Amino acid sequence: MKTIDLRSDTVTRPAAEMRRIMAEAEVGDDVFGEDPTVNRLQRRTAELLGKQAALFVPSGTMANQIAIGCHTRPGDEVICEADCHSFNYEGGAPALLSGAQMRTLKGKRGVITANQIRDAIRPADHHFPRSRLILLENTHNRAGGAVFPLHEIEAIARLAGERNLAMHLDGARLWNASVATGVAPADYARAFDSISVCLSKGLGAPVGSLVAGDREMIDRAHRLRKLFGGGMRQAGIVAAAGLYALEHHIARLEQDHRRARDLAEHMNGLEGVSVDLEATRTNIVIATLEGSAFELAEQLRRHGLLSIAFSEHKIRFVTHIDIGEEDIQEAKRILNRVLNP
Ligand code: TLP
Repeated sequence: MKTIDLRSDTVTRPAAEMRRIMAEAEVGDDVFGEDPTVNRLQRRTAELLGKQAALFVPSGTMANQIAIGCHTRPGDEVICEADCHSFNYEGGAPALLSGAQMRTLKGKRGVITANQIRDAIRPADHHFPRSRLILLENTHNRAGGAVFPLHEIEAIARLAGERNLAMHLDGARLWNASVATGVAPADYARAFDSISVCLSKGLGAPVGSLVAGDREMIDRAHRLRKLFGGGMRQAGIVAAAGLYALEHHIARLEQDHRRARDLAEHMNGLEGVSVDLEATRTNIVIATLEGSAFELAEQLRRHGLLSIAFSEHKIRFVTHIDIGEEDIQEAKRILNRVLNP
């Protein structure tokens, strides 16, 4: 039985051409800044994001944590959405690595507004932590791949400018937001002091993320990468896959989005299942169930369909480069069999 793996867009395997390019990559010691392929990837990413510089790191978690470390001092407060990745899925790293406190605001479809943030910024009084950083996520994972609207980002950036707060974007899936809306990555990035992006999610590369910002910030990021243990040596082998993915795998995300939409609409019509179709514009489908998500995930697994139970009643499916049209049709048949027997 073929397994259809919709657990995450991180499960992809590099195809033959990507592997060939990796095998042939020119490399050097990147801790000395001498890996030409890593340097090319950093320049290309900075260019795509309209920033002065970028730094290649092993994971999205490290990219976010380096950014938090660059913008804050211990005791500072980071304002973020309550369901965001950095707060929920990075092992408490802001507290552990940077001594930063997270101030979470409940958003709608992953979006927090400038008005909400204005109310959360602490007064300049010695009792309070220092509000220092606003962290947004686009697309928003736990909100079902929802896109953060550009006009709201711009309103938040104006507020951050007035109140002297820094802005960081967890753009692990910024490419998806860009393809879904037609807004260029650099247009999203303009409002932020730093952006993290991933190559190993929708873009299908095996490893790697980057954090981008101005030269001075990326210089400090370099130091933190070393301190966090993320200095890699002949990393050009994986950077080559990233360069290939940036060139060839962004436009095709549109197919993942279409397939996720197809699955979402189908699931929404099934007994005991609802999907927020308005949020579902990219490659993530989060269905809310009347029954147990853990039980459903297990039943689907037995039929060869892998998903992730996100909570008692929420289950997640993610489309990606290794999922074709036929896989989606088969996933729909399995869901019918299990949910409407
Ligand atoms: N997300 C993973 C899991 O950790 C949930 C996934 O399967 O979606 N930001 C966002 C928005 C993410 O979704 C992820 C990974 C990360 C950061 C962290 O990236 P890595 O896994 O490279 O550290």
